[in-house]
Amino acid sequence: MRTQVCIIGGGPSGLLLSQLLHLSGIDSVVLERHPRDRVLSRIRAGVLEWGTVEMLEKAGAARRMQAEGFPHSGIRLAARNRGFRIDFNDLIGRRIMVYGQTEVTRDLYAARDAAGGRIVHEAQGAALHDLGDRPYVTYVRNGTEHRVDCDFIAGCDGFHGVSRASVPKAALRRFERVYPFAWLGVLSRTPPVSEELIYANHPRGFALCSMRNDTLSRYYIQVPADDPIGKWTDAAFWDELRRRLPQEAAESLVTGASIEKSIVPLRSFVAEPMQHGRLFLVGDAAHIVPPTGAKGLNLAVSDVFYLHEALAAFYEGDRLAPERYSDRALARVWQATRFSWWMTSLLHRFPDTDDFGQRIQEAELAHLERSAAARTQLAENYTGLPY
Ligand code: FAS
Ligand code: PHB
Repeated sequence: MRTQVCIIGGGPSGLLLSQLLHLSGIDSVVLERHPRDRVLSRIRAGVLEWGTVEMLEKAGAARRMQAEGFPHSGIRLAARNRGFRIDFNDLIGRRIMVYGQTEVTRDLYAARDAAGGRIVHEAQGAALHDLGDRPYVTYVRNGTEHRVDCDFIAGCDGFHGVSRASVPKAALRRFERVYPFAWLGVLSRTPPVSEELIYANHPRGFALCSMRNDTLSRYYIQVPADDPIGKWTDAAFWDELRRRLPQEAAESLVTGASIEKSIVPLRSFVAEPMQHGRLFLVGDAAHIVPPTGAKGLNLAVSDVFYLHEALAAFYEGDRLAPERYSDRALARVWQATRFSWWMTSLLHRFPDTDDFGQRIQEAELAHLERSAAARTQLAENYTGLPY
């Protein structure tokens, strides 16, 4: 098989890149190791920056999001069981969209199918070869080996994918911070406790109230990094969540059976540079942020923005454009990495967060409540810095 861009990974970044390349007249093929229903069974992100909304509109994959998504003008922060609001629209005239990543991925698959996009599911053992001028990818499907010759390879295969692992170790610098806690997440068919997200700091640990729609709620609590999920019955989860929320939310919380329950470890990770020869690393293949700032999916989208621009420019004659991808993408990656680290540090109980540390966090939250300048800084980052 021959194509211009071989994309490893059929998650949101791979699919969005394939669709934008198609709209620019550039051919691609997506190699996804899992069946489509497995990809679409994942519960991941829930908050889209407005830049992501605009990218999905540009890709022609925004109709259902416009109809079923929830534009939000702000979020709530809380300390010591008392909340306050940060109004993005009032502060900077921007909003966010609450619409699950699972649905974004479903919409992107539909857009690729409608455009006759080539997506190979159950492509096992993808291997990247000759990352110089004549790259190609091999994979096995139903026991038969296949080869894809291409001009470029986009590694959109997530943190545990093959792409970053294909770059010689000496060619990459890795920056990492592993957090000493995890998030226990629950999805429940219950009405959200609040119209907007609530991020709560508490001496017992962080809690987050989110949602997918007005009958599907998503909640998280901070737990020890090695907590066994079997320890957490639904009742134990709801009790602990209530202890950490603002009073009015704890009193009005509607609980129910969990339809999904999972523990996600938290880390910050960035690989530099985000390219090697004709291989480009995109999204979680290049970086991971703790979900506290709702940046993971949105960063993958801005990487796609920069790579699409670079490849479109290349095929229009600017042969050096692809060289600029990594520096452009990393500038925004580090801003989102800093903000996600800052939100995580502000809201979580670290092992060494003693009484002094707790008061410092509460003082910073009190400053956010009082200072429009501090709230503006958070609003600019949370709604997404410009590309
Ligand atoms: P993805 O991991 O989504 O997609 C990579 C794709 O590549 C997958 O479909 C995988 O099957 C495929 N693949 C991997 N190896 C391959 C190979 N060798 N060959 C072929 N295909 C291969 N972000 C937020 O903003 N908010 C959240 O609440 C949030 N929660 C998360 C919870 C979990 C459990 C995880 C893991 C991540 C979460 N994230 C969250 C981050 C997440 O949303 C990512 O940022 C987002 O999925 C990034 O998209 P991609 O870069 O496309 O990677
Ligand atoms: C979610 O709805 O899953 C969600 C929302 C905001 C976050 C993290 C996760 O910061």
